[in-house]
Amino acid sequence: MRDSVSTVRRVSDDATALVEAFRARTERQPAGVWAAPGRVNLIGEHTDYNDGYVMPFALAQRVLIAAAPRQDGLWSVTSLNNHSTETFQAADLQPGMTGWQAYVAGVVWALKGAGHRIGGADLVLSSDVPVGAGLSSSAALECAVLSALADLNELDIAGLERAKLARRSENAFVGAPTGLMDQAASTLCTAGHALFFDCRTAGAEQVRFDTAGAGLEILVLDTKTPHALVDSEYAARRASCEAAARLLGVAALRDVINLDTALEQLADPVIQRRVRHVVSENARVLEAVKVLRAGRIADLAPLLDASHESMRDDFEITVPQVDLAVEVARASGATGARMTGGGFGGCIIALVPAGEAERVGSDIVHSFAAAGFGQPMYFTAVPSAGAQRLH
Ligand code: GAF
Repeated sequence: MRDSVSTVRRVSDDATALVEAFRARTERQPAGVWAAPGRVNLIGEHTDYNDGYVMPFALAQRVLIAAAPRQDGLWSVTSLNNHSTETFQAADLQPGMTGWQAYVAGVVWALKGAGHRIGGADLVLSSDVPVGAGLSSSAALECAVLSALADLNELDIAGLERAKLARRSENAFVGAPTGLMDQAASTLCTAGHALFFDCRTAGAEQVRFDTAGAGLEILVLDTKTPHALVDSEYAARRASCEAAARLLGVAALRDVINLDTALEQLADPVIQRRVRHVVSENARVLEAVKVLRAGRIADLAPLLDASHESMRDDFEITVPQVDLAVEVARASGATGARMTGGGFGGCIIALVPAGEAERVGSDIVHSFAAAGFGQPMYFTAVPSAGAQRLH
C-alpha cells in the first residue's frame, strides 16, 4: 500500500512545510493556513444536477493553502505541485481563463460577483488530492481558496453559501457544467461521517460512517485511465437528463415517482436507460441512508454493486479498466464495489473486510498488468473533515 500511496504527489506534506515555502517565496509570514479535502462519493452518481440525493465523504487528501493579504490589489498564486507562480489582477478575471489558476481566479470572480470586497493576496498551495481521478481535486482547490479569501477579507459566509460560490466558479468561470456535490462535500463534510445531501433543498445530514467499528474498510483505487471524453460526455448526460425531464413534464428527474410509468412515456431507449439510472440511483441513496442510520454498514454492499451495474449498463459512463477493477475487487473479497465520480475513467471504491484492502488492491494491480492496462494507485479512505482553517 505504501508504494502505491507514495505515487500521490504531495510536495509539501504538512502545514509547517507550507509555511516555510510561503516565507521563502514572499519573505513574510502567512496570515494563516487553510485546508479543503477531495472527496469520495459513496453513492448517488449523476443525481446532483437532477435535484437528487448524494452521499459523499471527505478524504484525508486535501489542498493546503498558506495566504496573506497584499496591498497592491494583485493575487499571486504559487502551486508547489506545478512549480509555477501565476499573478492576476481584477481586469484579468474573465470567464474562460484556462490553466490551473482559473480555479483560483474563478473563486475571486465569484466572490466579487456576489458583492464581496476582495483584496489582493499571496497564496502558496500544495495538494495530495490525485488530479484527474474523479476525487474532486478542483473542488478542493476552489474550497480551500474560498476559505482563505473569506477569512483574509473577514467575510461571514456560511458553509452552504461557500459551496454554492465555489460551484458558481466551476460552472460559470471555468466552464464545467457540474452539480453541487463536490463543493458541498469539500465544505460540509465532517470526520467520521458521510454527508447525506439533498441537492434540491440543500438539506444536509451527517451520517455516522464508522467502517473500522464495523470491521470493514473502503479501498479507493485510481485506475489512472485517461478520460479525454469526460467533459463532452458529462455535458451530454446532463443534457439527456434535462431533455427527459422536459418530456416527462417534471422540473427534474428527482420528481419521477413511478419509474415504469415514466419509461412508458419515453420512446427513445437511450433516454429510458438514462432515466432508469437516475431514478434507481436516487432510491439507492435513500436506502443507503437508512442502512447507515441503523449502523448496518455491511448492508451497503449490494447497493454499491447495483449502483455500478446501473452506471455501466444504463448511464454508460464506465470504461473497461473501471469494470475490470470492480470485477476483480469482488472476486478478491470485496463485498461490494462501484465506480465513484463523474465516470469515463477515474476511481472505484470497494467495501472490504478490515485489513484486506492491501490484498484486494494488489490483486487489481496484477489483473491490470495481465490485461495490458497501466498501473493503478490505491489507498484506504478515511472519512475526514471538510474545509477548515488550520492556523
Ligand atoms: C462530477 C461532478 F462535478 C459532480 O457534480 C457530479 O455530477 C459527479 O461528477 C457525478 O455524480 O464529480
